[in-house]
Amino acid sequence: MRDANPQTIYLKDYTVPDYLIDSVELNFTLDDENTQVISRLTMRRNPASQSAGKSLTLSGENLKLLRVNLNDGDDLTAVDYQQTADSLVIHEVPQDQRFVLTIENLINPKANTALEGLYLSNGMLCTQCEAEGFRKITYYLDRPDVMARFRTTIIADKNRYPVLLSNGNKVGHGELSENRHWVTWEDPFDKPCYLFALVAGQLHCVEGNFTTQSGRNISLQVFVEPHDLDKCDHALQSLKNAMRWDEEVYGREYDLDLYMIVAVSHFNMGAMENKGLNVFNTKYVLARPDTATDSDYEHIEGVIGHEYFHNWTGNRITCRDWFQLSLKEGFTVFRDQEFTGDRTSKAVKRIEDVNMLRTRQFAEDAGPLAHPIRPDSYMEINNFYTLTVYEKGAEVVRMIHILLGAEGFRKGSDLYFQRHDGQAVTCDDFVKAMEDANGADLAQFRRWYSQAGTPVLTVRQHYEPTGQTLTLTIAQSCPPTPGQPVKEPLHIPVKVGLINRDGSVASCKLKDSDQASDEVTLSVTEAEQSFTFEDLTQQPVVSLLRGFSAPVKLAMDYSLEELAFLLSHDSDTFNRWEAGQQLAGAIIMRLIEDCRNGWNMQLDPIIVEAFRKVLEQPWDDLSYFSLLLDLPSETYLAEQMQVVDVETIHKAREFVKRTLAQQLQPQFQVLYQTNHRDESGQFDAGAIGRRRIKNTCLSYLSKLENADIQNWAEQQFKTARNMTDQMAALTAIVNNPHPATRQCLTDFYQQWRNEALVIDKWFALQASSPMPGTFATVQALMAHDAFDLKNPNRVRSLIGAFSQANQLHFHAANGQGYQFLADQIIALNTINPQVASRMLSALTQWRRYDESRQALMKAQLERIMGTVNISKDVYEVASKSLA
Ligand code: 7MF
Ligand code: ZN
Repeated sequence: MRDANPQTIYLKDYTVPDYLIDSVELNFTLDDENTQVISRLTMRRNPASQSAGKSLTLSGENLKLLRVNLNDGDDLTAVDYQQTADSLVIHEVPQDQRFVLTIENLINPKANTALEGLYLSNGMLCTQCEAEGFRKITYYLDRPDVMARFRTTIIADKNRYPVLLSNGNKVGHGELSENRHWVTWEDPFDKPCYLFALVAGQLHCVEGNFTTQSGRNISLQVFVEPHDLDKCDHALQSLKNAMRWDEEVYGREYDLDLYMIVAVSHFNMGAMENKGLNVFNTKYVLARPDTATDSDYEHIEGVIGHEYFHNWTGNRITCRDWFQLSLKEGFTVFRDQEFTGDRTSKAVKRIEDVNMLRTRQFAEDAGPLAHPIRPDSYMEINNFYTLTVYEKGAEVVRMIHILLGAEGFRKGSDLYFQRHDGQAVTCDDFVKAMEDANGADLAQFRRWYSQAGTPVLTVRQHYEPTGQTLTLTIAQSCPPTPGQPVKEPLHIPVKVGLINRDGSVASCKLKDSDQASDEVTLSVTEAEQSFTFEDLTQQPVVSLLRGFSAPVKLAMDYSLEELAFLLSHDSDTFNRWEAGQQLAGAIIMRLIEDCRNGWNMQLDPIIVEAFRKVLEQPWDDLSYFSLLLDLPSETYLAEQMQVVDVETIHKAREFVKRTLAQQLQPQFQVLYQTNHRDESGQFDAGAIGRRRIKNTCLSYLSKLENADIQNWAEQQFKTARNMTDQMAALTAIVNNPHPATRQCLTDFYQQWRNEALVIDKWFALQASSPMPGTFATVQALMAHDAFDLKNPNRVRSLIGAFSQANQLHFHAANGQGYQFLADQIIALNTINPQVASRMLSALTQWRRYDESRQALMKAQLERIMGTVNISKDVYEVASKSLA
């Protein structure tokens, strides 16, 4: 229990800062437990400030204050300032001239298990400042609209900290007494303090070069612990690819002479875009064919791209306040999605992104923590780095792209960069630039920024044979969300194509338009609206919301036959896949009903025939082919149910998978065998596709519990020289009854005990297994030597995977999963509040389950709420979930 409720911050209360900081000189004398920080701030009153007082309030937390000085006079004394738990108030500072404020304080990086501010990870010192971590380093105006020039000097022991890094360019270095050395860094660009970074340690680096479009030479460096030096090539190549892409697609060049990336083992999130000195979770840097899967390789390139793209969308132009987070995150995620789509397969990337949006963001948007992509209020900003701000935010940018077209969007982004370079701006400034560059009206579209919840589009169709017209009537609605009982209609772009019964394209010619095309984008703006297509000699099949053109739920009554037809004939790669998902989803949902009625399950042959057709067709893009064979996930199916029934979902989905494997066994076997070859170190689309389709076949075939197949899996596990194949085989072995399960798990651990990221996979795989005994395994793994609550990657692999990727066992009817999770959250609460709060997500969905589970989950949330010293992070999520 806390004594006071944390304060809520509102967007409507935004005011400009009372003071500005022109330049910052930081001086660090590093020590694991007693780092000394001297900060010299050159400041002045903000002419735009409306406030009357002469005092100055700086933010600061967990700081041991040693000295405060104004304009290099005598140090201030206790009467001149006041310290609180999270601030330093200086009662009077000069109002009409610049002044220099010097502050000296101590911090303890070793005690910093929250991994925010300056902390220690495997003997390396590093910082994480976004969103409000800089205040854990020194007293400051810790808000993104205060931008300053930084100059940083680091002093440290030469042996323990041979490498000393910060933002910008290295402008000086030298030796000191007692085996110490110093380095000075200067960042020529003004920046908010959340982009500050410092790294020190026994780091080694892999170097490269990049020549920009205009011919400038940029030096690239990837810093890692020595034993990881052989896993940096892919990261370096990814960085070059990202730099080239941003030049080609957005016309943006890098702006410093040096770009550094550091890989850190203890990191709360994926990575951080600090100016010129990105800090990454090792998971998104290190890759070698035998240690990283194809999907790891893809994610590394995506995350490196993401952080690189922030240099323009985030750093050169930043956010005015944290309510505008989606300004930089939504746009940058959109950019990294497009980058990965261009580098790999557009169709596959789009499907993967939509899958994640629909399973996870839709759940968030329908739950107690639903918020708009630009939230109106928060208690703890760290809780708002959400799927909504990131993924739905990217969808909103994508819709602008669809509405304006690629060229119009580029005109808009050019104007945005030109108009706001060097500024801290709002989401509205972004939309305004898009409007102004195109003469467009996005007034109604702006509601996407302020309205939470996933809209539902209900579509009816009517074909008129005499007039040869087809009318689509589209109604939009959006369920209420906390604080928003009534919703306004949104501006929704709906891409539509029409397909004749013979599979050929039917031309789309809208009434009142003289143009006909293969595809149109309808602008849905009203609560209900009709669109009429003309010149249709026969009734076509409608392909709706192509490419998933808006983040909405579509309610349209397709028959199973129509879905099978679209799966064979839709020319839109997204909708073709979607038709298969709808078909399989509808069939599984019916089986769930049958099962709940106590009837026997029987598989509708229509899906077997549809799959047979897919399996017997030749495919160029084998990754896309394997996605067509993936059944909707248990999480996606859960989203479709009124009251989630995890056991029956699992049972019905397993039944469909096993029956398909039985009925199509020869096809799966042939595909497995023709694509199974050892292609270690090859990462072209062909080799990746062969691995993916082969492993999809193995996953189906493993449901047969057949000794030959079990042997295939074991052989693949033992002989694989790439992690994709080894992991896929081990997954098939662990997630099904297999005589060698224990042996393979032990062998895998022995083989990879020195590769932390591979051991993370080992934990996650066991935690997400549907086999009986998983809960006991998870409990035992908590006590494993390699488990560590202080390492977020380990926490996510074990506790995160169990609670978020193992519906079946986490939701065990007796509540043991809930109690286990609450125990861990309570332990994590004092170690790392950000990670603790993220682990809560599974419990926040309690209203989606049956009464008995609801009561059990609620009881755990209440227990968490009653914990002494509950962090603001955990308190906000737990209390809002219960409200
Ligand atoms: C790709 O956004 C997509 C999203 C904040 C930390 C990285 O660059 C970031 C940081 C969180 C959640 C997701 C991502 C990031 C953060 C992320 C990374 C790569 N500014 Br929290
Ligand atoms: Zn980001």
